[in-house]
Amino acid sequence: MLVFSINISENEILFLASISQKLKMNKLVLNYFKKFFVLLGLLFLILGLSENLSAQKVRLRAQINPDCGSSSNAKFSDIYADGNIAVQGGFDCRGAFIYDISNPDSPRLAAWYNPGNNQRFLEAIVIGNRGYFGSGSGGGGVHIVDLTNPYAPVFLGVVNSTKGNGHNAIHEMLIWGDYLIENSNVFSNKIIKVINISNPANPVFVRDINPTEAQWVHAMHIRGNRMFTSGWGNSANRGRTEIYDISNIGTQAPTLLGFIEDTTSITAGNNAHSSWTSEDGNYLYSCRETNNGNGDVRVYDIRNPAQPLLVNRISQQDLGLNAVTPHNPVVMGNYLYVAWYQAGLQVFDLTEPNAPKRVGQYDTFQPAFFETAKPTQLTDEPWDFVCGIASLQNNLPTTFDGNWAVYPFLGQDKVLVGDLANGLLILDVSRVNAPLKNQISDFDGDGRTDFSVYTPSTGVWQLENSSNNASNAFQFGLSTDKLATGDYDGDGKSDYAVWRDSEGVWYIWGSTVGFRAIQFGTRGDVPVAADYDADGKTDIAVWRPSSGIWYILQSTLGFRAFNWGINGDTAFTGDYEGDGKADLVIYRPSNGTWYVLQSSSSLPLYQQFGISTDKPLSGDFDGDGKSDFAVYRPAEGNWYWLNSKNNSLSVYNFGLAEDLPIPADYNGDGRAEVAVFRPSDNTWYRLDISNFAYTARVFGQNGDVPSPTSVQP
Ligand SMILES: [Ca+2]
Ligand SMILES: [Ca+2]
Ligand SMILES: [Ca+2]
Ligand SMILES: [Ca+2]
Repeated sequence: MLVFSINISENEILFLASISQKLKMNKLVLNYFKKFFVLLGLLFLILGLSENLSAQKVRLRAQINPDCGSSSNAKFSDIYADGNIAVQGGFDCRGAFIYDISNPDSPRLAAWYNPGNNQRFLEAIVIGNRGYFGSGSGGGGVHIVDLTNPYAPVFLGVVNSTKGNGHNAIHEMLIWGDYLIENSNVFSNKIIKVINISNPANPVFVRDINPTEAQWVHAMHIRGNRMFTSGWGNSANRGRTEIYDISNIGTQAPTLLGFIEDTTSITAGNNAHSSWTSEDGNYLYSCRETNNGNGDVRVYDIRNPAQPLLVNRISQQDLGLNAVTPHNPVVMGNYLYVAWYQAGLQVFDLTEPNAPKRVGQYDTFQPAFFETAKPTQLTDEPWDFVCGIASLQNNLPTTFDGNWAVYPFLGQDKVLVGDLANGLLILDVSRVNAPLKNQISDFDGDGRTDFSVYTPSTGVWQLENSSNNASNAFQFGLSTDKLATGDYDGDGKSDYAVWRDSEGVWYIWGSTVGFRAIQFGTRGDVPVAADYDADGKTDIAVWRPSSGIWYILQSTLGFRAFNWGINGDTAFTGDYEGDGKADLVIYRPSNGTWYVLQSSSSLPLYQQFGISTDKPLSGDFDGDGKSDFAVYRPAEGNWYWLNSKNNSLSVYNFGLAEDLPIPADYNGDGRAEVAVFRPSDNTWYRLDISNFAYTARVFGQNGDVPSPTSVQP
């Protein structure tokens, strides 16, 4: 059990005293600070007045997952797009998929190009009205198809061993001007072929490129006149990523300018999978694909291609990911996008190009953890204790599942990602460096939580917009309803919502879409509405204490159920890895332990923090975009939380036993404030921890319930 010791230094007291003088506090405030001095067990006091928010927010716009009759975990492969057409290769699905994405919020399957002969078109490219589908197996070579009408593709020609002297089985390919540049899907064939396809019906062989790599080239990337070939290596030879000048590829052989070979940590192999340059061509981001947990993204300074320098290495351990390996890197603008298998899309800011900083992620792989066993008897393993899955604290995956490809070139608001099992997803990454939306009772959408109360006896909500102090009253609900505010219609403004336990019905008044009533759940369920699929819309969800099962109606990704927690636990939500998706949070009063099933591929968290009489809290107190473990201890009026940023403990004495803790971001600084609602005097007491500003405000009448409470367990 964590022990909160009293440990406040004289300097800290003096500091607090000087702050309090500056604030010219009234008697009430001074009383608070007096309690502060007497009771405060202050181990660490976090002061961060102007820190940068590293809020991670990638928003799901849509998903389309065509049914091809396969139940494989590897149905789809590469993606590409131009204008309103996206194409996706088929793995076990066979063929290739052509999507109409003219409405990125509602993509449509325009056609499944599947000409038979078991063609597994791993590669799919669309440029203008022309599609190129490269067969990895089935011997079909590259099909060139007219997509003027994407709903009715027209075959124009093929490149294979008899037409253009191409490979029959393709692993990767590029279209560069008039040229098709392709490698082989035969791992012992390292030859790269260049074929002129300006007339699709009559492809003309140009040349073979025979790299110095010993085994096989996995993928090619071109920037300007330079081509980068990712060499796989073998048990006797390191892989080589070669840099070629291909300026005159139509008339002369490419010039080898240099190559990358890891001479330090790798003695053989290397599995260089694919690479992409920064837009200025000065850095190369190279993914190594392995299934032993050692795959990584390596950053090379290639300003002198004859002497590339390894300047950084990003492993999934660095990022806290639980995936087999990174897969494909792509640079667009100032961002590096990496399709990272079970960890989904990882987005990095390249402001410092030699030190990519992760700013967002979207896991396409669902579920992150499979239920492999039914609950059994309680054991000393906390994982078993929660849901009986002995292997939940699992090893790194060793299979290739999840996010395979990313295509960011339609713009940050339309980043396409391809998942092996889940088809095409369209993501909005444009707000990846912007502050997170305030999800707690922000009815006017200005980022600040508003004063808002509900009067159960009349069903009337009263609120005051933080943006202009305008008051609103709205009748919506019955006396027995539980408040369930959230942004269900995704317009950035909180909506009036209640959960009616007696009927199992959600009543929602969306600020944009108006009234909805949805039956979901049953008597005795606990409402746990939150945004589980990160599409910006709060999802209806309940936790059933009798079975420990979460039932979630995701607004874009649909229904999901998961067993997490047991009867007697407290269920609520938070976002502990900061991916914008709600995590399943269980607090067990009997042992003061938190069990968090994170939404992405990160391992589940468990943390002992609190005692049986504590109220667990959901909030981001240090403003890093991640929830912190936090409790309110009513008997002492103490707040305790662990800052996720640096794992330090913060302790504040603020409140009385009767108070309802309502931490939320009232001042818009990106951090939750310490705040309570006192039922006996209808007063909102608040301490802004960034500057110790204190406020007290009467808002509400006797018997009212503050609406921010609805997000607290
Ligand atoms: Ca507001
Ligand atoms: Ca809304
Ligand atoms: Ca949602
Ligand atoms: Ca999350």
